[in-house]
Amino acid sequence: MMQDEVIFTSDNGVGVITLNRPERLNALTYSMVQQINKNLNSWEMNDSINCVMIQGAGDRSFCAGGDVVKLRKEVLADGGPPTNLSKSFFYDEYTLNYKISNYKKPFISLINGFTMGGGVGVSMHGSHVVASEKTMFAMPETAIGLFPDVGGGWLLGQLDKGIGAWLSLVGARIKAHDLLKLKLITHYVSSENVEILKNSIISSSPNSNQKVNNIIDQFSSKPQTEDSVLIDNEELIKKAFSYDTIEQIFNECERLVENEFLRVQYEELKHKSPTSLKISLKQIRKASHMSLKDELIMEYRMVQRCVEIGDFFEGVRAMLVDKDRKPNWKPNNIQDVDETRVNLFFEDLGDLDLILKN
Ligand code: QUE
Repeated sequence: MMQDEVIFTSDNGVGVITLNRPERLNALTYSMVQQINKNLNSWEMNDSINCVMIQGAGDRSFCAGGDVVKLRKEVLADGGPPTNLSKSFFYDEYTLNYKISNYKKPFISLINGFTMGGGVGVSMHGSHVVASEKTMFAMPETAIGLFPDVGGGWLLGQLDKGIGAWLSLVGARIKAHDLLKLKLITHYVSSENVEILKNSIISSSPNSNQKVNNIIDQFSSKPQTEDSVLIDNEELIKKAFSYDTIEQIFNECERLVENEFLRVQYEELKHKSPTSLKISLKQIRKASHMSLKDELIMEYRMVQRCVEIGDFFEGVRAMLVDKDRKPNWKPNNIQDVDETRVNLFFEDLGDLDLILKN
């Protein structure tokens, strides 16, 4: 008997979601997205549920993202792209991200491990986001021909322009100290205290954000500064990444290339999908003055184009399936990604647009 990919329990009025594919770093399948949507809807209407918690099984990962390997395999097997699955996977995933952001009860995310891509979308829109020293955050999608989706583009669009572009384009990994500084998390609790925090939430069954804060505050501490990237490099990142075009960012990285940190960032950028770099920068600049709802509708337009005319499946093939790490990006350099091509990713889909209620 196959184990459940996601486990739902309710204990003393606390609904608990456990992402349960530890051997796949708890990557999200379409079935998991559907089940989480269904349970969140029913818990929201159920008066005996006071709050919801989400966690990952195992001690390494909260959630590494969407299971894009499985998605690609199934879409290709079905003669796509596109297919019903390539349309509905992202439709339902972004609907879930939005549901979490305006959930009517406290939504507590325990991101004690890798929290990347799709994992960001099922956690960081919640009312309480608790990280530990094991938390590793990234939006690495430009490496696989995508862009920071799941409302992550909206989160990064609200940050300082330079920091937001750096995280979106490089897919840089940051830890708790920097996440707290950027207000991407609400609390830091060391991993040795996460289990008693969970028990404490379940025994008190808080029904308001303030009550949840009072509990988490009892176990919170200051994150370690050792693995901060921002303490040493924040000004440099802002200098190189605050521009509104990829060409300007590349030029500035080249100009400052004697700096070791920037040299490494620039090397990373040169491996990303050129199309992804350009659409991601346009996305997060637009996102800075959009609502999350409108940004998710924009993301859905973008992701459908990435599947049909972008580098998404080729990126997944090269980085995660064949692992040759030699994607054949089309086009293969930033000069050949013109404004006309970029604009295609932002065109509406007519009847196929994402519709989000309230
Ligand atoms: C960029 C990404 C993802 C990635 C690697 C990237 C991503 C994702 C995974 C992933 C990790 C472990 C798994 C799995 C998928 O890797 O979104 O199935 O077991 O989910 O460079 O965006």
